[in-house]
Amino acid sequence: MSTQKSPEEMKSIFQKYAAKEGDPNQLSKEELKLLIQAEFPSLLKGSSTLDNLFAELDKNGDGEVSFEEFQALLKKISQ
Ligand SMILES: [Ca+2]
Ligand SMILES: [Ca+2]
Repeated sequence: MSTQKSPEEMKSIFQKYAAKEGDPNQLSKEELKLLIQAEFPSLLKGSSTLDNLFAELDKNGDGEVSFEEFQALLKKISQ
């Protein structure tokens, strides 16, 4: 079974979780955790932890993941 989602689905997933607290256009680490656990739990298997994943996605290091930064997750999923 493929975990691939359409760009529209990914956008709506991002917005749903990003709106939970703080900036509605940015994912905090807590929001990312909820998103990953609910939608992509397979990403946290093996050596990949939420901390690693968050650090990897937060390219500009501001402690939040924007939708642009979130795109990198799509590449990971489609690999
Ligand atoms: Ca947020
Ligand atoms: Ca960021």
